[in-house]
Amino acid sequence: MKMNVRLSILRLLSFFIAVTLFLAVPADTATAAPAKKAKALTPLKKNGRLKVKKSSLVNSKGKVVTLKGVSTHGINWFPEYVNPDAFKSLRDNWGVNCIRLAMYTEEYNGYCSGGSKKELKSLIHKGVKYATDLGMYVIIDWHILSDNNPNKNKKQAVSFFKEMAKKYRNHKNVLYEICNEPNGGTQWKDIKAYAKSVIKAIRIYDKKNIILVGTPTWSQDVDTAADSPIKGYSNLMYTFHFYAATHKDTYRKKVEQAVKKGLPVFVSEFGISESSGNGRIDKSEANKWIKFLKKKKISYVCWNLSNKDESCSLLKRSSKRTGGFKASDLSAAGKWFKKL
Ligand code: IDC
Repeated sequence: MKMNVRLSILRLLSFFIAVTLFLAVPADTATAAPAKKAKALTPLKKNGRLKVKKSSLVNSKGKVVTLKGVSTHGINWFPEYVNPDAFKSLRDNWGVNCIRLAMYTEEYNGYCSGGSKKELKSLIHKGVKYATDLGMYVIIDWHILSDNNPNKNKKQAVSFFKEMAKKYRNHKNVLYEICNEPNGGTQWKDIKAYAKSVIKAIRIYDKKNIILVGTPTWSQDVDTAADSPIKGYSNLMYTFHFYAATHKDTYRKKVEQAVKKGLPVFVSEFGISESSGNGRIDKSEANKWIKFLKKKKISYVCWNLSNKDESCSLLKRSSKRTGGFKASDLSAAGKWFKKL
């Protein structure tokens, strides 16, 4: 008899403990579990093929979208960051939906200065594949810089982009950036002439994907481009680049003017350092830029994913990881950008 009473008390106790434990689990944890299992839609699944409507970037349903991107450093310098782990951690932990594959044309074994065309293209193809598998957008960037005028290597650009367009015409996530930063006094009319040849070549195969066109003075004179945009083709956007510790309000005004005139603007490269890529970083100016870009719904891509000893790098010099980045891997610029 005594034994039975004890047993019932024990049962009652364990029942109460079970109920208390059940109630102690917060409701959102309980409901979050199955939601986590259902795979979240990738950026590409969510938005499909992007297009340009008036001055905006829109998704396949015509809704305005903005991309938050990260640019590689030159793939000829830092090929190790072109890997699926790197892209996945940017997508899942940084909210990045776009990768820019920067392929220098003249610097350091560039595509037109002695670099292996085969190896560079193979890196581009790997990069596009990893981004595609992860449902991310990917920009193929013909990274002119010390070559100043894109017309210098126009023939090679035409044949390169023809090849890319043929291969990627059915990819909904590929964007072509045909000249990173014209400079050295290159005029808008020269860039336009170049762009027309390259766009024509791309459109032989790929009728739809977005083409990003650089603008004069290191892709800053979008206001000049807005006075005379390229006619006869759709899904074109014009690039604007800035480095927050150097470029401030005057440059925002240029973008403002261009947008007012109806130019589709895309920030395919920016840093929060000085324009040298090094020196001090200016977070407060950078925050002004991001606020401005968000308001205008302009996409932005940050330079760059590497551990080079420069303040624009998103990783610290001491970081050895090429994916699965931890807080301890991030530079000050990296920490700032991840949180956006
Ligand atoms: C810089 C890199 C640097 C490299 C140099 C080559 O950060 O490591 O040695 O190019 O000349 C740009 C260019 C971009 C520059 C960057 C910083 O598009 O290639 O990268 N920048 O100078 N435009 C404005 C700044």
